[in-house]
Amino acid sequence: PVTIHRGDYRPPEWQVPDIALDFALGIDETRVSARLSVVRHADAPAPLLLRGDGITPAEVRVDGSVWNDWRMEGGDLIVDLGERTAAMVEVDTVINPATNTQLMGLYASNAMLCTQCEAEGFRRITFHPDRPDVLSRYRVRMEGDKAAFPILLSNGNCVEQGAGEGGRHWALWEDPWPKPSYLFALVAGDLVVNRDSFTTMSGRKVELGIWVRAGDEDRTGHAMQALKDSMAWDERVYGREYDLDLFNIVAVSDFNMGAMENKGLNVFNTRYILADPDTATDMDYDGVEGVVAHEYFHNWSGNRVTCRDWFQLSLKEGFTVYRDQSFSADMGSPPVKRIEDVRLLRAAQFPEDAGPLAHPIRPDSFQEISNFYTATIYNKGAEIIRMMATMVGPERFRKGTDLYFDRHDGEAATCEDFVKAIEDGAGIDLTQFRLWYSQAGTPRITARIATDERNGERTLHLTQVVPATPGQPEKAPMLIPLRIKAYDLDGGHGVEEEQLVLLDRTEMAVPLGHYRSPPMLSLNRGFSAPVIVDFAREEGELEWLAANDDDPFARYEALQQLMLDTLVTAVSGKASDAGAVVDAIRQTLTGSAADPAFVAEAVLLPSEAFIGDQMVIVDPDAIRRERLALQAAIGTALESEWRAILGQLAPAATLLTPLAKGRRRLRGVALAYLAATGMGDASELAFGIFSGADGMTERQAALATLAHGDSKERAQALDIFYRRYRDNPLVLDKWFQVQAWSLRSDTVAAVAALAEHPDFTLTNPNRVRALYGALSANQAAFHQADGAGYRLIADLVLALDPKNPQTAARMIPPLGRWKRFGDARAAMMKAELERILAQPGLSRDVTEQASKSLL
Ligand code: B3K
Ligand code: ZN
Repeated sequence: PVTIHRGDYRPPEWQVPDIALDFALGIDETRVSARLSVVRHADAPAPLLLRGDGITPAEVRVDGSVWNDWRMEGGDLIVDLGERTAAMVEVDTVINPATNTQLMGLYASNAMLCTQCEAEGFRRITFHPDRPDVLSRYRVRMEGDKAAFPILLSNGNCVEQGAGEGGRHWALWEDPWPKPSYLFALVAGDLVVNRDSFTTMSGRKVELGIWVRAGDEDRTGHAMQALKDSMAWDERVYGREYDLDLFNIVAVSDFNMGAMENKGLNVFNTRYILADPDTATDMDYDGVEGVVAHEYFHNWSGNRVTCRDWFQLSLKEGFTVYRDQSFSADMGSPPVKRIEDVRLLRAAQFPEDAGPLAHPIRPDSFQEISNFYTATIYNKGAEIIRMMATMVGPERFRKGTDLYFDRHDGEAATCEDFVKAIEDGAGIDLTQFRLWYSQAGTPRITARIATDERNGERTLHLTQVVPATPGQPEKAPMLIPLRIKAYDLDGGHGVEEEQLVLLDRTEMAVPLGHYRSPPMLSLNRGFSAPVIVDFAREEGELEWLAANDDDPFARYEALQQLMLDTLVTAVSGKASDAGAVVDAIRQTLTGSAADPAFVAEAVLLPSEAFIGDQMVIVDPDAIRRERLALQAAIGTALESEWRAILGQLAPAATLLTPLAKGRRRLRGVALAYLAATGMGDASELAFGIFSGADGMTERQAALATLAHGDSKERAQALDIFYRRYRDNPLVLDKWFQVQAWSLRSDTVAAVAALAEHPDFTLTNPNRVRALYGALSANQAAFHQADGAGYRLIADLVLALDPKNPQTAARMIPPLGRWKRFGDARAAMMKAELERILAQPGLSRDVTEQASKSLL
C-alpha cells in the first residue's frame, strides 16, 4: 500500500474552473459525460492527471475532437495536452449504481440514486483531479425515467427542466459557488418533501426542503426545526448567512456515515432525519438536531472555506463539531451537553490516542483517508478549537473567526491558516499551542498541593507528560489551559476566584494563597483541556466537590472520580466501600437546584470501558462483576429514592423540553439501578414501563433493562417490540442493538445467532453497526475469555470487506487494543488481526487498519 505524506503536498498543475456533467440515469446503468474546462497552473507543460476508481473512459475528446493521447495508470487517466495552457476535456464513462455496495460514488438505495463523494468518491463517477484544492463551478444535467425518478436534485439551483421522449424527463442544475468535487451531489428518486422557508438576516428568503420516502414525511418536523434554528444561530453567533436560494436535505437508508454536507444538497442517513415520539428516543432527537446543525454549519466551515488537502480535515471537522456542540448547548443545557461530549471523547478518542492508531489531529501520513474520519480529527479537533476560545474569550474568538472567514472565503485553506487568523484576529500568540496539531497522545497531568507550614501558603504543583505515540517517541510540553478554583472551607484568605492557568512547561508551580485547612481544588473545570489528571485528593474532597462545586461539570467529575476510585479499588481485589458513593448519589438526587438531566448524568456509573482505561491491564470480567455489584448496592441503598422517581408520572412522550427529556433520562437510570438489585418485582416493573410507555425513550430504556436479565418478561418484550416494529428499519436496529448490549453472559452467542436472523443484512451499515458495533462496545462480551467475540468481529470484517471496505475497516480498532488486555487475550486478538491480513484481495482500508493495529 502507498503511504501519502503531508509534506509532499504540491499545488495542482491544472485547475478546473468549470465543469459540466451530463447524466443519463439508470439503476444498473448510468452514463456520465463530463466536460472539464482545464487551465494549466504549472509553468511548464504537464500531463493532466484525472483520478479514476473502477471506471474506464468510453471516449476522450479534447477541444471537440476525439483524442488519443491518453493512457491509464492504475485507475487514473493521464491526458497529454502537449503545450496547451487551457483545454476543454470531455470524458464519457458508464457506471452501475446497483452493484455499488461500497456506497461511495453514485449508488442505489431503495430504488433511489444518490451520491457520496467525500473523500474520494467522485472519481468513481467520472475522471477528475478529485482533490479538495481544485474548485469548480458545476452545471449538472440529469435525465431519467420520470416514473422511476420523478425527483431530480443536485447542488445549487434548478435552472431548467423539461420532458423528454419515452416517459423520460430532465433537469438542469447550476451551482454558482465554486466547490471541490467532494461536495458534488446528485439524487434521483421517488421522494416526497417537507417544505418550509427561512428568511436570512439580510432579508433573503431561502426555500427549505427535506426529501424522504413516501410515508416518512410526518417524521421530518424535528429536522426542519433544527435546520431553521441552525440557520438563525449561525447568523447570530458567527455572523454567517446562507448563500443560496435553496437548501435541500435528502434522507437515505443506506449510508456509511451520519450525513454529508454537499453544497445546497445535504444527504443524510435516515437515522439523523426521521424522528417521532413513537419511534425515536430523546437521544435520537438530539442526534437529529446536532447532525442537521453540523452539516448546515459546514456551509461556511467546510464549503465556503474548504480544505487544501485531506491532512487538513480537522480544519473543517474539528471546527464544525465545536460549532455544533455550542449550538446544542445553547438549545438545551450547556453543562449536560458538556458532560455528554466529554463522555464521548473519553469513550472514543482517549482510547484511540492511547493505542496503535493514535495520530495527531493533523496527521502526517495515511494510506486510506477514509480511515481518518476519527474521533481524534472530529472530537479532539473540537477540543483544540474550544481551548483557543477559552483562552481568548467569546468576543476575541469571534474576531478571529471573522478574520478567518474573510481571509479565506472561496479558498482551500490549512489548519495553519485557521490558527493564524485566530492569532491575528484575537490577538494571542499561539506558537506553542500549535503543538496540539502535530503531537498525538493525551497529555497526563499530575497535580499536588504543597503547604508552607510557616505561613499556610499553598502552592499547586503541576507536571505534564505527553505519552509516546506511534512515530512520535519524544514530545515537547504543550500549552494546556486549565480552569481552576480553590475553595477555602476555613475562613483563610484563599482566593476563591476561578483562574485560568496556562500550563506551558513540564513543571509549574501555581500559588494559591493562604488556607488554614487544605483547599478543595476544582481542577480542569468544564473540562477546559482534553487531558487526564492524576491528583491524590484529600479525604472527603471529592464528596465535598460533588456536592458544592459551583461548576456543574466539576461536580459531575468529582462524583465520577469517586465512583472510579471505588471501582478500581474493588477490581484490584482490595476491600472497597460503597458508602461514600451512595451518600454522594443521595446528595445529588436530593440536591436543590437539580436539573434532572444533570442528575441522571452525574449518578450514572462510569462505563466498563472507562474503568478499564484506568488500569494497566484490563480485567473485563472483574470490571463487569464489580460494576454490577456497586450498581446493585446503590440500587438497594437508595431503593426508595429510585422508586419515588419511577412513581412520578412520566412526562408525555410528545413533550420534548429539556426538563421532560431530563425526567425521562432520570427514570431510565432509576429503573436500571432497581433492576440491578435483582429485586423480585424489577422485571415486572420494567415490563410495566415497557408496555405502558407512550414513546420510544421509555420503551427502549425498559427494553434495554429487561435485555440484561433472563426473565420471562424479557422474551415477551423483545417479541412484542419485534412484531410491532419489524417494518421500521431504524427501530429494528434498536432491537438488534439492545440484545448486543446485554450484560448477560451469553451475549456473544446471541449476536452470532442474530447475524443469521432474516432481518440482518450486511448491505445496510446501520444494521451492521447496530449489531456488531454494539458488541464491540460491550467490553466484557467482546473480550469474552475464549476469544469468541474477537472471532465474530474478524469474521464480520472478512465478510464485509469485499462489499463495503469503509464500514469493514471501522470495526477493526477494538481489536487493536490488545496490549491492554493481558497475554492470553492479546494473543487471540493479534491472531484475528493476522487472520484478517491473510485474506487475499483485502481493501486498502482494512489493510491499513489491521496492519497498524498489530504494531
Ligand atoms: N463530511 C462528512 C464525512 C463523510 C466522509 C465519508 N468517508 C460528514 C461530516 O463530518 O459532516
Ligand atoms: Zn463534518
